Amino acid sequence: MTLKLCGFSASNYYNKLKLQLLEKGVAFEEELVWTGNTHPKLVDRSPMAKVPFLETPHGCVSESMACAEYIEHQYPSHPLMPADPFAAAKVRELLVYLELHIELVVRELYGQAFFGGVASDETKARVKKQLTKNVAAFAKLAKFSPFVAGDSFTLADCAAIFHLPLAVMACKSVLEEDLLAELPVKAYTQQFADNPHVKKIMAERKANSEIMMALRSGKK
Ligand SMILES: N[C@@H](CCC(=O)N[C@@H](CS)C(=O)NCC(=O)O)C(=O)O
Repeated sequence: MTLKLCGFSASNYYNKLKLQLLEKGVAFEEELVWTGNTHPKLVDRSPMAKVPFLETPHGCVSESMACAEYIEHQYPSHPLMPADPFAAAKVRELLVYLELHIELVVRELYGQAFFGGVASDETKARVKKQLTKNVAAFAKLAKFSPFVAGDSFTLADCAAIFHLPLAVMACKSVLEEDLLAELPVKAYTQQFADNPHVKKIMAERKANSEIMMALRSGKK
């Protein structure tokens, strides 16, 4: 069976895995799975009803970090994790900072930034305080020379390309301040503007976002 990436193309975590698969040249299919659907069949495949998840010949794997590691081990050619244990640990460290300490914190603003919700003043203050601290910590680790972990394109880039611009947008829109300003997010992401895989993902993200917004507003 062909590996199946399940989720939707507007999702930053979905796109992290999609870029990994495309960059590695792994054959895969996509299955459109929206969230907000706790149908038992979805929960059987992804117990938190989150996307992305992978359907593999061995069974399903949820959580993008676990999926990414499965892909690296199962398809070792064109590795996106360094072979050296310390260098690999530094890439994993960057991934945790990006996802646990930046993306998950700023995610609290997405409702207002992208879906017409309203973040309370308390939420805004909490996010601002936490994100200021966490971005400063990430800035100490990230190299951006030209890739997040240094001179090689790694899994940390597959995540950063999608998480960082989203975080900037959410901050600017909700807090009216770019809390990631000390990071070269614009210059960093611009270097991938001509990458055919990134271009394909961005085009599919745009199309899928339009469908998602129409579904949310009850138009489709
Ligand atoms: N830790 C998860 C985060 C994935 C995640 O938050 N996905 C979002 C879509 S971008 C989702 O499924 N949200 C629905 C929900 O939280 O119920 C991972 O790395 O896979």
